[in-house]
Amino acid sequence: MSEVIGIGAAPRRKEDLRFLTGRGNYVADIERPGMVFGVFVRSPHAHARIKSIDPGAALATPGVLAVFAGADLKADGVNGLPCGWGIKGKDGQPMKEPPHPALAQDKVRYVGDAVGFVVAESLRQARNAADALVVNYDVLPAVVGLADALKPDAALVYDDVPNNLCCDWDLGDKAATEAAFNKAAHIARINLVNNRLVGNPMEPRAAIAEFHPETGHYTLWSTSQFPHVVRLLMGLFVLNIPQQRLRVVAPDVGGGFGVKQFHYAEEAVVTWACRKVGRPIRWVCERSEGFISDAHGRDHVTEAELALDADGKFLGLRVKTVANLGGYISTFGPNIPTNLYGPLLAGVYTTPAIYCEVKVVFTNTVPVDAYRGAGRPEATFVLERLVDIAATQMGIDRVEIRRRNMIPKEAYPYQTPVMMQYDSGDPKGCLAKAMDVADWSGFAARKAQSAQQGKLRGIGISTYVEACGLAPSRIAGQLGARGGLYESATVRVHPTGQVTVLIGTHNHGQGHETTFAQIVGEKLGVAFENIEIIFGDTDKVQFGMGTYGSRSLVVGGPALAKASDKVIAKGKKIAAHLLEASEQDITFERGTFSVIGTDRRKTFADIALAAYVPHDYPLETLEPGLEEQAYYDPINFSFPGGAHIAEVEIDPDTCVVKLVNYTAVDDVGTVINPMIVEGQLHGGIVQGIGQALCENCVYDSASGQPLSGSFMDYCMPRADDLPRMTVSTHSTPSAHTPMGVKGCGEVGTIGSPAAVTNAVVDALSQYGVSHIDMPTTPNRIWSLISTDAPARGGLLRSSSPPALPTHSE
Ligand code: MCN
Repeated sequence: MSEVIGIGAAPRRKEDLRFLTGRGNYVADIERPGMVFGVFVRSPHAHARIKSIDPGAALATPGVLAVFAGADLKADGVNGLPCGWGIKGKDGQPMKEPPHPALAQDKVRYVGDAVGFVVAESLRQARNAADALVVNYDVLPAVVGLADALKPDAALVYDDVPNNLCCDWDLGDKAATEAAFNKAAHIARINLVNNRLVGNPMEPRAAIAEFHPETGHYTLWSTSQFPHVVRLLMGLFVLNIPQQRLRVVAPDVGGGFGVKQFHYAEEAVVTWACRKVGRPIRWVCERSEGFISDAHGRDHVTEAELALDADGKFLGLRVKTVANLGGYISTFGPNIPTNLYGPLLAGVYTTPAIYCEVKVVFTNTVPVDAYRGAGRPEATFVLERLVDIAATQMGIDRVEIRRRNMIPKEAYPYQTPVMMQYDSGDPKGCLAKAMDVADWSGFAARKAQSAQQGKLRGIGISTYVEACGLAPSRIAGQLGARGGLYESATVRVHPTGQVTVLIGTHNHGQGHETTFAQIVGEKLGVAFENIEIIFGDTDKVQFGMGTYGSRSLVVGGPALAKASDKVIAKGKKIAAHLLEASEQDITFERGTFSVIGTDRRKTFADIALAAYVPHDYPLETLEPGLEEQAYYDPINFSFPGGAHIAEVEIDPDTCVVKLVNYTAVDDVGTVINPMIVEGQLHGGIVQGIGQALCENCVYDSASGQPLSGSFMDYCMPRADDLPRMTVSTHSTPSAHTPMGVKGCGEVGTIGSPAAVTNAVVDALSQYGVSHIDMPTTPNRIWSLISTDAPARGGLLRSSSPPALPTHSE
């Protein structure tokens, strides 16, 4: 297939050959000579003082090489893990930022907090030694639920953080919002919980570290979404290793979903310990260990109010949220429920006044950080639930109330009252298309049909907007980012005209090897098969910020385009010399340099060869070679948006929700590869459906013990839980990105939880149900419709709980 495959085409993914034939190269596949095995010893208590650690018995077990505790790291000058984002409270004071040691010192702060690290010749021996490590704890009362964390008598996660309050943050105009509420004809209110989630990428986290004493170099292979950032944070702040002596490699990574976007303690401990032990060390997380050591997502409790005039126009929105940080500040933890949440509460509506307060609190639970969508699904959920409630209470149709308040297409670029200036969008167009595809008008007939079979049927809408593409550095810096967030790319043209691209983003399922080859191919007129994309190795790739916040295309794509433009510019100089024309008279189109108005031309490959084999080359004015690098920092975020419609059927006997139809219409700007976008939308939607229907990370509220610590208790959505989804795009090119692109990696997860929950509430509305918290499990539905229902409409034939609940509670 020697053809140029450009923007808008849908070739098969380059990377799939190695994945589908089992030839991916994951961290756990890597073998190093003399490699030994590490196991972490983790706290069984949510909150306890460490009285003593006795390594004697562990050291006596066969094959053990070393046992380390927090004190060993401290004695060796190992620092705690840094936070990449510092926020300020409403009083202008910085957040409370207690230390985050790589192995717990003095105290443990959640079940799973690592207290020791054991290294042995084999994995089995390391596990045995870990079991033998004696840790004496003085168990303390734990603070677990968000409702308890701020109580005056709550246990303190940190003695010097009063009320467990890391930061009391706000955004918006409080006075203007109060004024809006004072003149409201109606106020709709909701109290809701955004359930805590565990990311569960298919490949668990893993790290292998090796020290090379002859050069003083370290290599860390890690399941990371951003190896350069790990090198910077770990080398500079934690272990004090010079950057040039630390190589971080993130090879094939089997999904991340945000969870692998942090600098984790395990990476630092394994790297530090490999030098102490003098052998390469491999640590691979167990699935159940991942449940108590991978950063979790979401976990909010919110009170929200929407003020409306008599016509249902939104006047003001007031939101108070308590957000869980867990036991320590994770790399981006404080940024998620604040900067990635508050500004998105404007949604796609013209609400003139918004005020949002977020209390970010510590609890004795696993640290909470970004998980696909990160803050934006939480904002969408608040808003779209509230809009439905307002519509019902005011007797206005759910579609009509949305239309009345949507930002008109012509009003873009649109400045919201909460910081963001949206680039482009057509919310009404997305909604109209989604209703058409979902056959909204045929719903009444389908509902009647379901009723005939004794089933409840509901339909729900969610519109949404997302800010994606982290950077821009300037804005991120104002919001507390402790570093720039640009992206970089190198386009290396070989003498044959074939191309290697080195980019600082990380591909762990998103298809970059394909879409980035399409962008470069289109620019340079080089065949798809002649372009390779290299990423994930700090010794190969110049620098980069990695992949998260749906930034790779929006920030990495323009870096690629910029580097390609530089290649073309240099190519024109070479062509001008070879064709004996002035540089201004050279054009470049579809892989050919030509002299305007003549048939004199050179192919891209001719120019590449001339650049490296300079027989006839202006060496006095031009360096040989054809390789260019570019860094790109966008001027603003890009703002994808869309409308999602879910349709559910609920069996009132079992209270099981069956999702029967799902429609998504998303505005992702210019589409590079429609097949990959569709796949991203499918994956994202399924993760949102998981949150809405079945996923829930539950802790025992007294002891802080996780109650959903395995797939026996934590219910992931499966193929047979899902309907056929119809996804399509309704794109308005972004004015903030050179190619008009917007991200698509998270949009599905942002739109779907509210769409599904709104559909479930719609189905249950005849029972007087106006809200249900996620996940909408049979147990929750049963308890709502069997005890609280004022009118059952004769549909509920059973008043006992379903015999076989299929979900996690
Ligand atoms: N794309 C496109 N046209 C557009 C937008 C995107 O063709 N208008 C393509 C891109 O070129 C890229 C893919 O779609 O190949 C996703 O692009 P983008 O939206 O830039 O997102 P990122 O590549 O930065 O990926 C991050 C995003 C996030 S934040 C999470 S979380 C997530 C996700 O993507 N985790 C994933 N998708 C995932 N998919 C898989 N398989 N595994 C994960 O861990």
